[in-house]
Amino acid sequence: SAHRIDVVSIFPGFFDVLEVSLLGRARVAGLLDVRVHDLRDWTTDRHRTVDDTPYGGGAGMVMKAEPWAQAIDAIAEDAASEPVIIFPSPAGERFTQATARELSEEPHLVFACGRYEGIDERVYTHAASRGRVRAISLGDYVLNGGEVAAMAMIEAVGRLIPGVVGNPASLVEESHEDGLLEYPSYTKPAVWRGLEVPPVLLSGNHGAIAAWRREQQVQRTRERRPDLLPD
Ligand code: 6GU
Repeated sequence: SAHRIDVVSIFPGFFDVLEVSLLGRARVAGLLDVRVHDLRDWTTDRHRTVDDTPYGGGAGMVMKAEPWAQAIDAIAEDAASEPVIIFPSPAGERFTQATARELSEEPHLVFACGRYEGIDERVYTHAASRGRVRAISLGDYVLNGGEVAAMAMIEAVGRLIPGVVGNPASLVEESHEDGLLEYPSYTKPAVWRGLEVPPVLLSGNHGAIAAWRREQQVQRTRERRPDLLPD
């Protein structure tokens, strides 16, 4: 049955793009069940308040616990199984292709998108009573909120769900699947504006092509991402 993804955000419109392209098709095909919620729907005051000033002082605002708890409770109570509840945060564990694989095997994910100044810490404690909680970061830079990060994670996870990517073979030769960067690709014409395609690719020698591609992967990884190679 369909993998379910709930998203909670004060900017639900950010996720409109999930209706198009690959993931849009996966939703129509019944492979993905994405439900986007406005956090403010779980407020009760006239101004639909979701944040307040931090105890102890400091810059910025902190998201209040109660709307988040109401949202998480409502989603968990409506779910068939215990979800994985993801808090996109620059203070989280690093998101990798391995994380994407793990999450693609989960039937139900909840993305709780807060602003970067933070959510009242007690929300994480509460969420842990409703699901398996993970704070996850895309990398060492700061975005204004979790929305764009959640979109990236949803795309990385969604395309690993069986049936979402039409040709599953295209998943295996990608960057990061074998710990190396992808090899360079070329298509017709063989000479374009004086630039030639590496002759080995036109040779028809499949063994030589595979060896050349592997060599390119290693060389490219050494130049661009030496951190991925063993010492
Ligand atoms: Cl997951 N959230 C925010 N706000 N900033 C980030 C991030 C996440 N990952 C990298 N920067």
